[in-house]
Amino acid sequence: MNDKHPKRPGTRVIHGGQRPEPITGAIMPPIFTAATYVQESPGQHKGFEYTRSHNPTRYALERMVATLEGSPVTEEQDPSCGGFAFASGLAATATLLELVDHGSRVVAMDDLYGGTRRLMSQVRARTQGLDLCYADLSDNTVCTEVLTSETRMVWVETPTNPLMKLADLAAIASIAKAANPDVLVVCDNTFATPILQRPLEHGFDIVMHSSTKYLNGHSDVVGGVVVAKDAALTERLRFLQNAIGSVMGPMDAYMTLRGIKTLDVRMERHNRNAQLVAEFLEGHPQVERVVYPGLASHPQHELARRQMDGFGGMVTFFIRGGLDAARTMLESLEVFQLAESLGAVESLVNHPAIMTHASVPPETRAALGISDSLIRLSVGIEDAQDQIDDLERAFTAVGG
Ligand code: P1T
Repeated sequence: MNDKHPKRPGTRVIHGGQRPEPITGAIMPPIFTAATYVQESPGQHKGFEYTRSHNPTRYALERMVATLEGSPVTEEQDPSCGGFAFASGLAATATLLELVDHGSRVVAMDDLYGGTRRLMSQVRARTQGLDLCYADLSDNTVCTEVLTSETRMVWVETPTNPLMKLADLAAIASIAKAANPDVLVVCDNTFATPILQRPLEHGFDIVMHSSTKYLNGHSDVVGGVVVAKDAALTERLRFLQNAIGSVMGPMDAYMTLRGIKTLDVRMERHNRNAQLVAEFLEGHPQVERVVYPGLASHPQHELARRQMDGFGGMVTFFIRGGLDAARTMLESLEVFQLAESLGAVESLVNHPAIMTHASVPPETRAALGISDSLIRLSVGIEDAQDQIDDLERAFTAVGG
């Protein structure tokens, strides 16, 4: 497609960064499985040397996500337009942490995917000497206190996993940059997707995704994608992606690109179903509290309306009756499958304290409010009434 004229997200998810394959005109890129490329003379080649460094199928996905996140980097500046795909979300995160030097101060949102926190606290604090500060970055007063001139990287999720707190992206970028213009401000945009929120528009430097989730959307690929805001950062990331080597394979890149084509229509349905499910839960006597940015009761509902183009498919709630009630609920659901992960067409349910956030120290979980009664729903794109009936049947099984 001619990318010269700006297109809306619903069109970009189909055509962003794509063009017919030059030899045959194939509308989807071939899956280039070759590990290496033949050279005419040493150093004389067609721009491809070795698949860790360059792969046309991976480039097609990387350009797509870069376009969706609104990176201004052109193909003349970089073949993947500032997008970089990795073997998993955590491989992407591990590579991004290499942007800062040994001993750097990294300020992160206190509520994060458990694996991200494990990588920072249990690996990089030891091997990279990271000086980590976890803080409630959903509170702008806290941001002003902790984002000092010493900070080298800021890491936020918004909405957060699993407490659904929001970070005010524009405020955080401006507070952090005022304190240190060289700070790198990173947003893990996995929960929102570029359909609902584009952090680069708010002054962020880097966007990161676990593409395992909404981008791919079909529970059949693990991956991560990063997008840089400019050519200078792109150059640093291109070096690190190749130097570290935790790249996404061509088959996974193809599958993820295929999944992205329906991202806009899937998000529409995720938004609608999750809103209905959240409203059902909020009115239920066996539910203590529901946290969903689309509910007026969410403490940052106004920010969600301002910052997001829809409230997403993730709903967190606290069931009355503690762990026993939660366990019975999770064992009784049929449409919501009990499994880690999120963001797929299937509805999934997860118990963070025992499953995805088990590696977070119990005292930290308690301080954050990740209790045994917290249940996280990834509301899929099935019929919303079947999702609600499923929840109602499970509440009946719990009793009370
Ligand atoms: O699983 P992986 O592709 O490595 O991505 C890690 C990751 C990063 N960021 C966020 C916000 C995530 O939710 C995840 C993975 N999360 C789950 C598996 C989960 O069930 O929460």
